[in-house]
Order: sequence, then structure tokens, then C-alpha cells
Amino acid sequence: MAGFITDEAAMAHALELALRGPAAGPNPRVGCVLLRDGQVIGEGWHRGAGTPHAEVDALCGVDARGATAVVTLEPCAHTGRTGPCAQALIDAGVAEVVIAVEDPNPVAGGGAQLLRAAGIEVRTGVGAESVRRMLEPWLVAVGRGRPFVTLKLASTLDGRVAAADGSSRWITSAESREHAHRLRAEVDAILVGTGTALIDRPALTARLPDGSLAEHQPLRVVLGDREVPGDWLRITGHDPAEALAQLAAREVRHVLVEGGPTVSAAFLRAGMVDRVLAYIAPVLLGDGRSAVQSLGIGTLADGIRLRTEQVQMRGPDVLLSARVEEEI
Ligand code: AOF
Ligand code: ZN
Repeated sequence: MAGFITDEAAMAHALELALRGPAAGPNPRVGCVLLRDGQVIGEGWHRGAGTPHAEVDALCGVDARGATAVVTLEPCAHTGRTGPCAQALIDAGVAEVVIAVEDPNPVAGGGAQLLRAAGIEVRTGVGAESVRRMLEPWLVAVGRGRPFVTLKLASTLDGRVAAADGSSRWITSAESREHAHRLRAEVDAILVGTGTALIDRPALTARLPDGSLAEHQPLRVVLGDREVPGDWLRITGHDPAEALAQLAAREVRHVLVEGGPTVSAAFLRAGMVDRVLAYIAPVLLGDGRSAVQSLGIGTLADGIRLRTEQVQMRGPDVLLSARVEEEI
């Protein structure tokens, strides 16, 4: 970057740095840029739990006295797997800290206050919207103490996941399936019901377009009482809240629920879906199993209405991303 760099431009760069970190894992992706007189004197990002935080990575080997630290997430105030970043910035003699979003983690938060108490000028909310978009599953999960749930549906235009004779391969296009694989590499866990595990025998691995395995493989979880062969984390019973509590205990932040219709309905009925990703193929069947089993809804006014976030095309299919708003 040449010329004088504004805090806003530095934050956009910090976001790019953050994106170099892993999307999955217990820790958030964080980027940090150190500026002096509008010039970059250091930069860093977090590479995952157990490795240095973004601020410490940026400070490494840099004389940051009087500098401005531009960070996508409020510097932590705690000693966890690593030390407190707010203290590291104070010790380095930084004069100003610019933050996009607050850390909702009750254990780690409070860094801004610590910095201010040390006489450092702190600006918050800079570039917050794009940072929040990147970090949303993590922010929601940590703020609420349970994983963020994305429900994946893949159906015909009339919402079927199998034809009358049970045939179901393949409803969506290769492009849709490739996209779904990429998504798996970004979540911590994938969850299906025993029915899907037994009937479809899905590998539930994250594969690259060439068929090879992605570097990060999510935890494979099966919910239900029947025995299922294979390498799964078994969670017995049918209670989404119980399943999410068990996953939260394993520091799972983002879980992808991949069916089938019974499990999808259970999560929706329990109000435990945050986002729906629907791959919709331009195919009509009229009959056959629908993507979501009964929700016990008798009248239109009671329907679960979602807020559309994004619509994309994947080959011939439409990928609809929609949020389930929390009832407050
Ligand atoms: C920062 N900078 O780069 C990250 C932060 O177990 P630890 O020590 O890695 O701490 C994890 C928590 O610290 C995590 O849940 C989040 O609240 C914060 N992450 N904070 O100042 C960073 N990754
Ligand atoms: Zn930190």
C-alpha cells in the first residue's frame, strides 16, 4: 500500500489478513495492521487456536512506540492459550487502537477498557459491517454459548429430496455439490440423523474439486439412537439442544446440519437454526419426500419466515442463503 493509509483502508487490509486464517476452529479469524504516520510498519493475523494472536504476530520484531494498531477484533484481555493482547499493545507503547468489532467472549473481552485505562486512544466500529459478516457464526456462537447452526437443504423446486420410488441421486448439480463440499471445509462439525447416515451412507468429508480431501475435515456427528457403522461422534436421543450443548463443550462454533428431513424439522422446531442454505434444482417431482418433515404448523401466519441474505447460481441450481431471525 502506497501513500497515506487511512484507518478505514488499514481495516480493510486487516480484514484481508484475517481471511488468511482458518475459517474453522474454536478461535476467530483476526487481522492486525500497525500504522505510523499513515504507513504500515507491521501486520499480522491469527492462524488458529494455540498460535499467537494477530496483535502479537504483528508486533513481532516491530518498534511500535507511538503507532496505531488497527485490529478487526477487540484485543483480548485474558490469558488463555496465549497472553493478553491488550497488555501486549500497552507494553509495546502503542498510542492508538482502532477496532472493528467487540469481542463477545465473556472470558476474553474487556480489552478496550484496559487500553483506555492505560491512556491509549481507542476507536471502535471502524469497518464493523464487513468484519461482522466474516465473523458472524463465531460472534453468534460465542455470544450465545452454543454453536451457530447452518441448515443445508438440497431439493427440487417443489421442495422434494427424493422421488416416489425413493431415488434421490442426484437432485442438485455437480456445481452445487462442489460448493457444499467447500462449505464443509469451513465448519467445525457436520451433523446428520441416523436415518440419513444409514440410508445415504454419506461420506460427509470435505473434498476439493479434484476429489482429494480438503486439509480441514469437520467433526462428523450423527444424532439418534440406532447404531451407525463408521467414524462418527454419536449423540443419542433426538434433542437438538442436547446435541448443541455437547458440541459447544467441544468448542464447536459452527455446525452444518445436513439432514435428513426428520433432523432438519427437529432443529427448526426447536428454534435452533440460524441460517438456511438451500440448493434448489429446477426439477419438479410433485410427489416424494419433502426436505423438511412436519413442523406442526397449521396456518400460514405461523410459518417460519426467513430473511433472504443472498441468492447465487450454482450451475443450473439456485443457492438461497437466508437467516432465521431470533425472536426477542
Ligand atoms: C485477540 N486476537 O488474534 C484472537 C483473539 O485461547 P486463546 O488464548 O487463543 O484465546 C482465544 C480467545 O481470544 C477467543 O475466544 C477470542 O475471544 C479471542 N481471540 N483475540 O485479541 C486474536 N484470535
Ligand atoms: Zn489476544
